[in-house]
Parts: sequence; C-alpha cells; structure tokens
Amino acid sequence: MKSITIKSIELYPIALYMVEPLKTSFGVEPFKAAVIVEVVTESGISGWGEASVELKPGYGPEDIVTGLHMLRYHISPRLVNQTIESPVEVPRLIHAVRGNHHAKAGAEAAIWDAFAKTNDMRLADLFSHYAPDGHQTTNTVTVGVSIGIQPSVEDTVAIIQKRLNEGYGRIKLKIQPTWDVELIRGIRQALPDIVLMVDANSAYTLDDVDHLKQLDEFNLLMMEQPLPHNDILLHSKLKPQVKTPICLDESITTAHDLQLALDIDAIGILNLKPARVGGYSESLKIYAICAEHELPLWVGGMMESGVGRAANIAFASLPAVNLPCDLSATSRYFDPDITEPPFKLTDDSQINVPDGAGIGVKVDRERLTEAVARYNEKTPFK
Ligand code: OSB
Ligand code: MG
Repeated sequence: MKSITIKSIELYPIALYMVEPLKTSFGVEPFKAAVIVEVVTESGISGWGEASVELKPGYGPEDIVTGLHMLRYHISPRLVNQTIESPVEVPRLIHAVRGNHHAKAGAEAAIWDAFAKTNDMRLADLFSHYAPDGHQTTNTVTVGVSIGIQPSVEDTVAIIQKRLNEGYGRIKLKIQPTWDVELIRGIRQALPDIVLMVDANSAYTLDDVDHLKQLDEFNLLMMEQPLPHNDILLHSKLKPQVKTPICLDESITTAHDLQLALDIDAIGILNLKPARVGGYSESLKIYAICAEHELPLWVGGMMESGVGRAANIAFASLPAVNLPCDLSATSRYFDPDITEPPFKLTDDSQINVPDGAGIGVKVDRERLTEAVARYNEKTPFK
C-alpha cells in the first residue's frame, strides 16, 4: 500500500444542536461538541477524523478545550512531516502523550481516512485488512438507538414507540438509581417483547446489588456499565450475582483492560468505542481479543457527527461485531449534519457502509464553518 506524508493538520472545534438530547446519569449536554481533525497529505488528500470530546468531563476525563489543547500542542506536532507506512504505526508516534484517548482517536481517525483515500479503498476494507484472517467487512451494521432519561414512563414509551416506528430493532434506555426498576416495569407492561437494554453510566455501587437484581425479571439484553468507570474488579463481584449480562463501556480503555476483565470474569459483553480506547489501532487489538474469546461485541457511540460515525460504521461492519450498535441514522442526531449524504436506516434496523473511498461521506465545508462559528459563540469556555 502507498504511504502518506502528513503536510498539515487543521483543527475545527464544532457545536451541533441535537434533534433529541441524551440525558444520562451524569447530566445532559446543551449541544454536541467535538473537534474535527483534518489531516492534509503531501499529495493534497484530506483525511477527516473526530475527537468526540464533550463539554463536561462526565463520561470521560477530557473536554473540548483539553482535546483542542492536546491535539494542537502535543499530538499534531508529533505527526506533521511524518511518513506513515501503515496507520497502525500512529499510536507509537504519539505514545509519549499519556491518556487523552478521545483527542488521539480523532487524529488517528483522520490518518486512517487519508490512508484509505490515498489507496482508493473504503475504510471498511482497510479495517478488514488489519483484522484477523478471514474477517471481511459485512457491508452493513445492525443498529439500535439510545434514549435519554425522560420525565415520565409515558414520555419514555412515546419516544420508544416513535423509534420503533422508524425501524429501530433495539432500544437502549439510560437509567440512574432513582429511575430504573419502576421505569423498566412500566416499559415492559406497555412493550413486553421489544429488544431492550439499559445503560447506567457508572451510577451504582456494589451496595446496590439487591436493587440491580430486580432488573433480572425484565429480560434485558444487557446492563451497561452499572459500576464505577475505573473499577473492573467490582464488576467481577457483581457479575455472578445478576442474571442480566454485564456489558462494560467506560471501564475498558485499552486492550489490556479487556484482557484483565476476561481473566477475572468481569465482563459478558463489550461496548467498544474507538474514541474511548484511543483509536482504531487499539480497537483492532480489542476486536481480535473479542473474536478469539467469542466475547459478544458491539460498537458504541458518542453522538458523533457524520465524520466520527462514518468511521465507526465502517469498523462495526467487521463480522465479529455481533450485537446491535449505538450508530443510529443521521435523523436521530442532527439536522443537518456536517456530512453528506445522511445515514439512513433500512427496514431491518441496519445501516449500510457507504461505497466511496475512506469514510465514504463528504464533509460540507460550509456547514463545518457554521458549526465552528456556533461553537465560538456558544462555548462556555471564553
Ligand atoms: O454511555 O454509551 C454511552 C453518548 C455519549 C456519552 C456516553 C454514551 C452515549 C450514548 C450514545 O449512549 C449513543 C449514540 O452515539 O448514539
Ligand atoms: Mg455507555
């Protein structure tokens, strides 16, 4: 494959209004914040990536200002002028920068896109190339939708109904200790057969075991990240006490974390977010471990713009991703997005991988400029 030489890196902090905000156990964001990364190669190709940093360090430790800072002063300088023979070399180039996974993932993603475009390949095929032998892209991703905390059970049923009508075959509800058993009981009364799961975003402690056991009767697909973000050990103590499968999100930030979670039997399912683990190179390592151990796997999201979502969709088309992903249609997130064409849901709750090279969707520069202006106007960090 052809190598790329990075000539420059442009950073665009953006704000996009969400069609439907996502209230979680740690709060709600007024808009979707992210840093869009453009890597320009010596031969004039632009690769796009998204550092999906938010406004509050609630899900992860970064925010948009730290993301911008790390990208500008610590990550980009290590990449500009480098010749890259393979995108899996990137983590080594920025290894001296500790942590800051979302920022690193944004830069790495832009390089993956530039590399795929330089070699006139779809990103999905490039990921397949680095996946275990025989793991070709399936060209489609089975998806679900993530629904935030609503004021009442009735409101929640109404939104679920709307999403079911749009074609989503799996519903994820955000929960918190004051809003869980009663909510799920109400949903199950109205909708006994839907594929349903919950995400606690680390809101519980091991003292809540008896409380969490009450969710066992509702036939949930899984319970995502019930316990603290940095505590794999506690999840190993919870897992044998509940019937609902335990899915880890926040706790798994490296391939090493996943190996540990498997070794101590703390995990039943993995939500892999490429941003959380620092990019697609680490994601491919994690993917290979999941495939080897037959650990059920799906790809999560950070309410990414089309730039971040396109790459995640390409990754999620790998065959060992075998549960519905949090990669919904564009209409669930933004109107309009900064990319074209929008991602659409098929009748069987799937999204197709686009045909074009790289991420396969085009960045609309005018909308990108508007989104940067919106960020500069609305940012609380002036
Ligand atoms: O915990 O999975 C999460 C969004 C932002 C931060 C954390 C999470 C989420 C989601 C989003 O649930 C799902 C999506 O991108 O559709
Ligand atoms: Mg989650």
